[in-house]
Amino acid sequence: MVLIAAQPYDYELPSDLQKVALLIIDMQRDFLEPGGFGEALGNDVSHLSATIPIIKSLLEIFRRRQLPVFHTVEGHQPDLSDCPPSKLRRGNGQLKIGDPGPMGRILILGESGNAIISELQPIPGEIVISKPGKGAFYQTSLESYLHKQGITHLMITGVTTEVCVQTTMREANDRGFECLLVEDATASYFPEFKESTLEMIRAQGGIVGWTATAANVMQAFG
Ligand code: C5J
Repeated sequence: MVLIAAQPYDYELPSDLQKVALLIIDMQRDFLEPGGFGEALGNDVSHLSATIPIIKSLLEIFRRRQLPVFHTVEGHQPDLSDCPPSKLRRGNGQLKIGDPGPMGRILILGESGNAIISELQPIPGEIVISKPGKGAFYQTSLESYLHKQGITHLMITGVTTEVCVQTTMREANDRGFECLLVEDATASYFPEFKESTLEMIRAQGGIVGWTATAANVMQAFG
């Protein structure tokens, strides 16, 4: 039995590691680089950059061991038909979803600002899920891909911890997946929100899942 030293208690990996997927949430220019959606909302995007080398290390392990990798991208169709007016109104920033920005239209699929950052570009065989919401299960085919591949366990990484990451983790937990959030492979524009999210996950005996450091996860995968 392989265990990851985690909180609130050890996390057990299945004997068949093909059942474990690395889920990389929204590591997009729109959230991590100046000129995108994150900055348009008034955030300091530099808070997120420390996750990049850590996620890259995890990604390299999953690639080397030929284990499943999923990336998500938050974005909308150019005609905004998949963006509810309520979402469009949110934020009250100088730039709104669909407005032209320095990296193309804000949060629009296919625009250069909407791309996954260069360091974590997907390779053939890795599935990229475009999602119109914060949760990666809402109006996407993620769940059917996971079931089709027999995946039961998720190593969750990405940004931002309390928005898309936490929403996705809760959605996955409700669907029966064994979720572990990799503590230093996720970040928020508000470091205190990240810490609160980790505490919420660990509370009540791990009611939503587990958290563990990337070093502990990497040690278990060898
Ligand atoms: C946000 C995300 N923060 N990926 N999206 O709007 O967390």
